[in-house]
Amino acid sequence: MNAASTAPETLGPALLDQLPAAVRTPGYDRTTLAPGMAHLGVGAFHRCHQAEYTDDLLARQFDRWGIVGINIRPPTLADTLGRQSGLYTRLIRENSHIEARIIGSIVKVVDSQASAGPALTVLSSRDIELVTMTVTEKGYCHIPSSGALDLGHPDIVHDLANPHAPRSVPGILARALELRRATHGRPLTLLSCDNIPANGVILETVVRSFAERRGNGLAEWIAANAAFPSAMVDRIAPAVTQHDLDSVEQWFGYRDAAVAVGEPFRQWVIEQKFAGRVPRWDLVGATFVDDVTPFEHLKMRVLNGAQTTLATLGVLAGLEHTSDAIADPLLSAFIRRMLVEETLPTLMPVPGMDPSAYVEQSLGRLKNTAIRHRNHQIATDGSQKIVQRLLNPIRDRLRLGQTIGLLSVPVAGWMAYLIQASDRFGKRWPVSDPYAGKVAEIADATGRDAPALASAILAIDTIFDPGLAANAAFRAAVTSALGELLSDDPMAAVRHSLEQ
Ligand code: CS2
Repeated sequence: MNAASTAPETLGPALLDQLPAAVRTPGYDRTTLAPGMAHLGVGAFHRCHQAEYTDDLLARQFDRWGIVGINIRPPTLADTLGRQSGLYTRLIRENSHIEARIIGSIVKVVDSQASAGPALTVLSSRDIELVTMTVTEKGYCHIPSSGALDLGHPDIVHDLANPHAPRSVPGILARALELRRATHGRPLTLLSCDNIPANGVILETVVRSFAERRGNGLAEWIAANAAFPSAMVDRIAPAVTQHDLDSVEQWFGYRDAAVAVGEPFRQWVIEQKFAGRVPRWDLVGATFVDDVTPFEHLKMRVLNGAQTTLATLGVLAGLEHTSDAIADPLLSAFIRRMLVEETLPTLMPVPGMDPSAYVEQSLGRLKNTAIRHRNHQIATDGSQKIVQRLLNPIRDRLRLGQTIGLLSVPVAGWMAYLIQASDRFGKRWPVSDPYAGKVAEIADATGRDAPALASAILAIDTIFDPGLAANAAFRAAVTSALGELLSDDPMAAVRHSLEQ
C-alpha cells in the first residue's frame, strides 16, 4: 500500500496483491470472468451466501458465472460495491475468531431504484441464464397465509396498469421474461433465495399470475421456458454496521464500504429443476435435491423460529441482540423447551440430517457473541415470517391434538411487539412491518383489553387462516400470553408457559 499517504486506500483490483496475508484473495483470474447470472437484492446475506459459494466454485471450476448485482430498492450500490469493482471483504466471525476473505464473484453492479429500466436490460440479456434473488419476504407481493399474488398490493395494481414500467418484483420479472421472449427467446432459471416456504412455488405463482393477467400467451411461454426451483438458504449475516467497516480498516489497513459479516455455518439446498445451465454449486458444499420441503421446515421452524421468538421476547425483556436474549436464563430455558417439546415433533425426516442435533447446533449458533444481530432487525416484517416459523408448526400440532402452549407465546410476542409501537401504547419503539399500521389501528381502537386485541388481530385472515384463528386452544393460549406480555412483568408469560 502507499506508505506516503495518510488515508488508507479503498479496496479495489489494484489493491488485491498488496493486502495483508491474513486476508485471502480470489483464487482465480477475475479479469477474465464474464457475467452469466444476475442477483436481485445485493444485501449482507447475498454477499455472505450465494456470492461466496460462487466464489468457491470459480476457484474450483472456472466458468462464465460472474454475478451482476442489481438493487431495485435502497441502498444504492454504485458508491460502495461499484467503486470497488464488485470486490468486498467477507468476514466470518465466531466469538473471538475472525476470518477475512475478499470475494470476487460480483463482476458488476446495477442500480435500478429510480426505474426498472437498468434491471430489465440485465435480466433480459441473452448472457444471463439464471437470476437468483433475496428480495425479502414482502418482495413477492404474496398473501402470506395462502401464497397467492396479492392483487390489491399497490405495486401490483400499479404494474398491471403500467406493465412496461414495473416496480414490483413480480412485475419486473414478468416484463423481463416478456422481453426475453420478444428478443432471443432463451430460457431462464429464477432461483429464490428468500426465507419463505416453497419459495420457488411462491415465485412461480406470483410471476405467472401476473403474466396471466397480462395475457398474450406470456404465462404459457413462461411455463415452457422458465424454471422456479425452491431453495433453502442459511447463514446468519446481520446488517453491517459502521463498526464493522471501521474494524476492517483497523485490522487490515484498507477501507471497504461493502464489508459483509457472517457466522461460520452455511447451508444451501436447491431443488434440481433448472431451465438450462446453472453453476455447479454442489461441488462446493451446496446440495441439489428433488424436494427441499423437509430441509425448509427444519430450518424455518428451528433456527428461524428460535430467532423470531428470541427477537420479540428479547425486545420485550429489554435485550438488544439475539446473543443477549439467549444468554438470559429464562429465555434460554424457554427456547430449548419450545424447540425440543413442540417444534421438533412436527418435523418430517430430513435426508442426511439429524433434527435433534440440528436443534443443539442452532442453539449454539445463536450464542455467537461476535454476531451482533439486533432483535429489532429480526422482528422486522414479522407478519411475513410468523406463518412459516410459528403458525405452521402450531397448525400441525393442533391437527394431531398436541399442546401448543409454548409456541403460542412468541405469536403473542409478535402481537405485543407491534401493539406497543402504536400511539395508544406510547410508541415504545419504531417498527417496520407491512401490518404495523393495521395492528396500530386495532390497538388505538381497542386499548389494553388483551382478549379484544387478540381477537381483532387473529381476524387478519391474510396472516391467520380462519381455521387456525377459530381454534379455541390457540385463541386461549395467545390471549393469556398477550395479557401478560403487555403487563409490567412481560416475562411472566414465559415463566408461566414453562410451568404448564
Ligand atoms: C433472520 C434471518 O432477520 C431474519 O428474519 O431470522 O435473516 C436469518 O438470520 C437467516 O434466515 C439465517 O439463515
